[in-house]
Amino acid sequence: MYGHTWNANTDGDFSCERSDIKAVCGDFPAILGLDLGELELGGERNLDGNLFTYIRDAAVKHYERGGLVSLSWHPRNPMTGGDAWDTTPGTVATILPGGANHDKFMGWLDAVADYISTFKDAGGNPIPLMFRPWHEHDAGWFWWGVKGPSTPEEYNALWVMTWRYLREERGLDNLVWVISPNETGQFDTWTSAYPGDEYVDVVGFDCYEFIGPEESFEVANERYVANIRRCLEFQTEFCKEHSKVLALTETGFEGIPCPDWWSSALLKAVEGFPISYVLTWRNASDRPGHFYGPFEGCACADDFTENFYKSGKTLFLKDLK
Ligand code: BMA
Repeated sequence: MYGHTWNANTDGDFSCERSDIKAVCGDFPAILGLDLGELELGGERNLDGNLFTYIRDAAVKHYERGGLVSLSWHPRNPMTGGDAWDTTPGTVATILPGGANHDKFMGWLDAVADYISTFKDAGGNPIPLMFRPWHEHDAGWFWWGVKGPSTPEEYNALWVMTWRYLREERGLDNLVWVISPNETGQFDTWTSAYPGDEYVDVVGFDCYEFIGPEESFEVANERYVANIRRCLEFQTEFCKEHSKVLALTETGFEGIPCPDWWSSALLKAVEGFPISYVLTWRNASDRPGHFYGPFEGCACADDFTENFYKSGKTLFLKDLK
């Protein structure tokens, strides 16, 4: 839909043939991550300026090529009208049954269900979608977070209410439900803010690399690798016990300043774990420093292709047309 220096929403080329990843290594990524944020407001575009009609077209095209589609949702705060990052305490309580904003929020879920119901292949069949709402809930930055804005009990009730409405009321059986706390490593919070096996299919977590002002890439990479491996060890066991599929649901190093990040950080971090997929975050066309994937001419392109794409340990999506 868009990449580091181009955006179909503004240049009008809706062919879905362009991809920063494909331009670098020759294949599309296997996972396409999309976000429903602001669908609930009823406008034409999501919070990042992507047309909802185009989001759907891109999802269907990607699925028809053989890829997997992941949908996250950064909805506005239903109590204050602020954005997803408005952590005013008590928000979740107001949208649960009996709460002041319950009806309003159910209208938002209705909008999501109406929209998702239109994601169909050429034969008119609903396409499978990995649905990953209420993510990074153990961190402090979203209104559905369980540290301050809500509690684990409220979080679980929100998840189950969302699941029941979409699955049972609206009959959406093409959603694969993905839960992804953040890499806080507070595993007791991960297990208490977990709605139950019946409502979850894939279990993962989100984890990013950060670097201090005086730090070397070596030190930052080492911390990132250790963090991911510690969390993957926990989630691997959790998935075994609960019969769930494991994934690294979001990761990256903003601006990828380390030229061999793909081989010296990401590959090392995930090697040996039975993960089903890794999703790196977006290459924003309107924020030059906000990218997480390689693009033609970027400093990490060679490492990505030679040591990650060609490592024999990764799978991408061939364009078979
Ligand atoms: C965040 C950033 C934001 C974006 C949001 C939803 O992590 O990339 O710029 O609005 O994801 O895509």
